[in-house]
Amino acid sequence: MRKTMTTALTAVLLTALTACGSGGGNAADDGKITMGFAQVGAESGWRTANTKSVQESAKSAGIELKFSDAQQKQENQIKAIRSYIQQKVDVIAFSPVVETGWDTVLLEAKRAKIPVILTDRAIDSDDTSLYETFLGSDFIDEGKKAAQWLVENSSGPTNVVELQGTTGAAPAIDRKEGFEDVIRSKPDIRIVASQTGDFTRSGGKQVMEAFLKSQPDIDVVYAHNDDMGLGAIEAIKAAGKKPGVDIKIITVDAVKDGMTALAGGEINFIVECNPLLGPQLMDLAKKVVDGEEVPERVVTEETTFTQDQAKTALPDRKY
Ligand code: GZL
Repeated sequence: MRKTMTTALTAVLLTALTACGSGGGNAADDGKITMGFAQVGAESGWRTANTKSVQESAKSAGIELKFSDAQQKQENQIKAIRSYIQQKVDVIAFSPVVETGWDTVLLEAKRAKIPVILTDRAIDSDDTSLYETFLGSDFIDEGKKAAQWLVENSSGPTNVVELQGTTGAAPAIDRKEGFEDVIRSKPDIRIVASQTGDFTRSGGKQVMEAFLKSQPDIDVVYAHNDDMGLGAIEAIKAAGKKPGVDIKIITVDAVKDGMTALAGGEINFIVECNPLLGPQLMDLAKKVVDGEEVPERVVTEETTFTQDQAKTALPDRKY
């Protein structure tokens, strides 16, 4: 009798452990890893490509994906993370829309023993135990590359207007910082106006219309992403000026629409920001759920494009 009881108890315990998975979450019934992904929104071509990469990579990695679109609102991302905790997923991944305000909800995930992966954007927190790793670009370096091109391709007094990304977002803060670090070496280059266009085409157009009214002499637009740069092109044309010629344009991302405008001479230089983070994210998720060591920081590979380079690269671009 005692032997049978022990065997039954062991079986129950083993089942319970398997069901919980190693991350303290609840793997899907068939033992697959379940990932809760809280996306920023669908604000730009970059975001669309990033979402596609995450969804397709989850499928090929055999990871069950729970996906939410926060429409660029932090409270929606926090709600989504809380729901993933309640659903006991095995791992949570998200791109924080802004850098601050995450400690409380990430502490809840930590207490629930659900590992968190930051992808695309970083958070500004002293407690680095709140996440396992940050996979994404070096945005300061992107800003530096943008400014380096301008330093090498401008002469004499050069007035720059800046279309900033979402206020408080890591790419907006860092792309500004990197750009300013480099132009400091060339006092002739001045940022005469700077305002957020929230990473959207409409935002870039509206802010550029205002700049064209308030700034008598604009030589260059530095847009933190292609979409705002494309919006600025519409405003520049409506003002009867030639984008890429009368007013030079530098952007970041290198999505298809941006690269097409670059190849067509309406943008002058693009710094690439790679959105295809899905495969690396799924690889990191599997390692994290299995309790394997992962690097604290994984920086994505990316390059820059001139107008001629865009013409060559366009046919093979995946996004
Ligand atoms: C950068 C990403 C930014 C893109 C924008 O990694 O967070 O957000 O540059 C997107 O296009 O909206």
